[in-house]
Amino acid sequence: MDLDAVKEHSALHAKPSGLVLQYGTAGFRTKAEHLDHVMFRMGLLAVLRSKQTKSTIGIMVTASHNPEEDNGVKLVDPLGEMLAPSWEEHATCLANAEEQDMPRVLLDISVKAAVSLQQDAFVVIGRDTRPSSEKLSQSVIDGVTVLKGQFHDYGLLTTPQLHYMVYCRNTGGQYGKATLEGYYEKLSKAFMELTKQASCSGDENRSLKVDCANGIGALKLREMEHYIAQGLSVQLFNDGTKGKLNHLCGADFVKSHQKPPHGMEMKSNERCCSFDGDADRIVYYYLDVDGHFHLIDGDKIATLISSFLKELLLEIGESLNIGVVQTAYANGSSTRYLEEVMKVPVYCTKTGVKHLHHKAQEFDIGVYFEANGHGTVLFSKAAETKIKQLARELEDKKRKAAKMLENVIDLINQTAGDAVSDMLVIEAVLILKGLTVQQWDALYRDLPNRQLKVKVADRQVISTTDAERQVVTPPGLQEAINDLVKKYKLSRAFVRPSGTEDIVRVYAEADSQENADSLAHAVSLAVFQLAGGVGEAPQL
Ligand code: G16
Repeated sequence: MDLDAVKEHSALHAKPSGLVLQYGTAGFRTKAEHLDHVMFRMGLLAVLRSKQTKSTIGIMVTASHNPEEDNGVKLVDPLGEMLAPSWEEHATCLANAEEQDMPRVLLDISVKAAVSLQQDAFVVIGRDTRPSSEKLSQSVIDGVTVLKGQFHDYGLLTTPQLHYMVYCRNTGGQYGKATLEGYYEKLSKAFMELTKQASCSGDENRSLKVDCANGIGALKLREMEHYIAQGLSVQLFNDGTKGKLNHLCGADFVKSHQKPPHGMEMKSNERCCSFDGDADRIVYYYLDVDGHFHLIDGDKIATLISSFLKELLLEIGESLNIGVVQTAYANGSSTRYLEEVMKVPVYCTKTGVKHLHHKAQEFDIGVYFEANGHGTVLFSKAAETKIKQLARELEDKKRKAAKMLENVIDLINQTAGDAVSDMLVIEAVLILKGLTVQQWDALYRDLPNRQLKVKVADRQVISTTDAERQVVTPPGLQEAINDLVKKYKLSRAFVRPSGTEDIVRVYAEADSQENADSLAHAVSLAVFQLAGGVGEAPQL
């Protein structure tokens, strides 16, 4: 490792002294102007990780749902999954090392992680459409090249597309071709095969309105449009031609404000959906005939998909085990429905798809979705092999069910939550089950809920346990939440520091919207008072 070259190039990407950042829920995220050194250093780290795993590693430059001024970076591990936790620690150490210490820290990591420095390294890079992303991805490339890593810059990609590319490359093309065309062909072929199985073709001109959050999803869906045109016509809104990224639109806006995005023309009973800024999340919604807005979030997506998979398994007579993984944000009604009506085991993990993904790997078929619409389905290798074998051996209806499962395996992006792939799975399931968006929505009724943000001086003063459902510090906060929750029926509330924004998140649900709002507000005030709130106290 040429540490002199590292030192020399690092000076061109100097770290602002005193700046401390952490590899959070989805990598590093902050204002774009503070990230140049982090990008360079993540380029270095990706080379080490690639040498250590003898595999291609991915780097995505994006801040996903955050405002346009922010940016971020995350590393993608060999199987297309999130970076291993021990390497998150290395990433944090490297990003925070003061300029003069950085080469030593880099060397320490390579010793600690037993990196064989002679090994070749290959890194693939993708970026979203933020104005800052192109320059920042150039800094990543500087980091990779100074350590003599090879790289391929895919340029503009959705985050899940980059995860897909990494996995394809590391499986020698078995998972698919590591090109955009390969991705579009794989998904569209599975979608068309799957929907061909519908007993009645249903709505000939099936169409869907998609709010693309003024982000990369619009570009990529446009590229894909003609591959799926025979099965689905998509009408794009907030396609980036005028509005600002994630501003008053996108999945995060729709989910947290529980209202339609700006810039979308909705007629009653039309199926609509929103992607987030890097197209790894999706939520659905519609207006009823009285003009009321109905949100169909990640919990209902998980319910729809898992019930479909369960029915297919029943049809083929296989007892593969299905588990659903959620977080504390999952609506209480969804958990109850899954456990009590569908009889599917449900597990709760900390926020962050990396945690859900990990848990979902324990099942033959693991369905995981965060309420915010971030999720996917994982099939174990054994389950995949079994399903493929049954699709060849079984006959008639059973064979058809096994074939459909096989198509779902190809249609779902198993490396990460993927708005495009999830959208196609959902559309296919609706067609195959002959369900309207209203019927899907009516599976169960969400408990009224509210999410708020509180600004505090240092959000790390809040620590939690029990999959973030209980506060440990600061003292007195959990007791205050318990006392408030007791005042409302069917209520629940929790708080946790965000891992992507400099705020504390508050969640509350109760028997009525008024009560959920009032409880969320009261809990926000408790956070403000006991955890060092800054600025104006939260208003109702
Ligand atoms: C990221 C993570 C999600 C997480 C979300 C919010 O989403 O990938 O798993 O739910 O941040 O996290 P937090 O509450 O810690 O800020 P995205 O879509 O921004 O990548």
